[in-house]
Amino acid sequence: MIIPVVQEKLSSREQEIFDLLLKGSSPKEIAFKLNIGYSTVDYHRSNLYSKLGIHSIQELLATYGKDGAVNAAGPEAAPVEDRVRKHRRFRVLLFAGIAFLGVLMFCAGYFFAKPSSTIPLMPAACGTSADDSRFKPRYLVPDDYMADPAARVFNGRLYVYPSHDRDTDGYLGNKDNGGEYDMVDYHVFSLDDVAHGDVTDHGVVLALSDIPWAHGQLWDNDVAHKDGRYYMYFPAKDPDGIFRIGVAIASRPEGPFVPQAEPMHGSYSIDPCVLEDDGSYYMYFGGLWGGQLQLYNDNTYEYAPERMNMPYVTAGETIAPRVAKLSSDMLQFAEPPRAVELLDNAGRPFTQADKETRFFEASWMHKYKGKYYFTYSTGDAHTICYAVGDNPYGPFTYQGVILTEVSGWTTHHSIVEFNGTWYLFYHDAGPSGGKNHLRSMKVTRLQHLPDGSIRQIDGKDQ
Ligand code: FUB
Repeated sequence: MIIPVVQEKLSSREQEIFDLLLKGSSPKEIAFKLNIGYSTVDYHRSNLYSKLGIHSIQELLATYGKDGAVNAAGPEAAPVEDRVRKHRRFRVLLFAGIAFLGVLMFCAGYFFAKPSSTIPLMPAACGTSADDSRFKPRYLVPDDYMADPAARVFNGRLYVYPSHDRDTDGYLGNKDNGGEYDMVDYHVFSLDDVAHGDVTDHGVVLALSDIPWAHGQLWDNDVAHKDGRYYMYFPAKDPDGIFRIGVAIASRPEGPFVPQAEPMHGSYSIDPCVLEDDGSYYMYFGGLWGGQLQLYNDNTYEYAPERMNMPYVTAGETIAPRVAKLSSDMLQFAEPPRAVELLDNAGRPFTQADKETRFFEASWMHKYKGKYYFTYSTGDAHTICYAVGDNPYGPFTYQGVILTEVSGWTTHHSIVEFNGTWYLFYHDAGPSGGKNHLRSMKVTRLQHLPDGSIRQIDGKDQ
């Protein structure tokens, strides 16, 4: 069993490796048991060492012992009874602390409560874990399939801009390379109490039939606000079956959105996400495999049939997400898109073979305490990861997994702060019984820990 202080620091993969190291497995045995590469084990092992301030396997065993108890006395292994006693004392203190905090929060809630329909889930200033149990992940639209939720706060209300899944034969009958994600319109939803409040469906705000240049597959979108106008950025396939990114404009966050006649010049691939930073707007985008990012070299389209296969995106050179500043009218790129550099914590760029950590799709960017948190899906490794940098262009250094595998192949998210609490919006295929292209959007609370890391969320938590 792992003690909480270790659990908080490590990703789920690092915890698995931590457990196996304590049980005496060698890195090679671990690679075999977890069915991952030796270099991946090595990578996670050095990450977990640095997170725990450990320098060798001997130090790990001496500090944590075989049962995961901390040996507070240092590298000399304490007798087992001692460690168990210390572990027990630690737990008693921890539970007493949590109980005390709980009572404090209950009293604060009692004295400062507003009428029940507007009570926030947690008082804004509370950033501890004591209240987690009161907020299980919540499905937001139980009677329809919505995916890829982009959550934004406009005028003090929370708006969600998802893709709208539907059950069809796939785009032009094609169920390979993402053809089954054959969407034809977008809805907007809004709410003001994330945990319990009503979710308002503002209906269809943009339809494929209204977009002059688009022929199919309205995938993940995002919305940005500037000078009283709302700009929706969305990918769709053009008449040649190539993904482009389009813009549609509204005067209110709930739409309707009126599309531009042409896609953005020089745009390509999928999953646009826009960060506003100091009055400038940056678009992050790109997605592999069906998302076509692997067909571009320095912003130039280089089609080859073999590049459409999954093995191509799971081996070889890095295929990086892209970032570009937007023009002041918000309608075009103000500069050629550049590659977003994602580094492991030894400063090495990921390659496509780093399946568990490399970028696949679903870029999102949020800022926290002056740092830039780039989050993304690892695609076939099915997790949402995060990497942190000092400016909007990066580089961003890998930190760990935010969301473990959900039900369904794709995983996609957004992160937003609303009324002082951070939330993770995401989707899974639970309600459709695991149909990959029929996904349901949900929300749960996200926690930044004092050291700047993000507490990991269990994707299977219902
Ligand atoms: O919804 C279609 C695609 O599935 C998105 O663009 C990807 O991010 C994945 O969620």
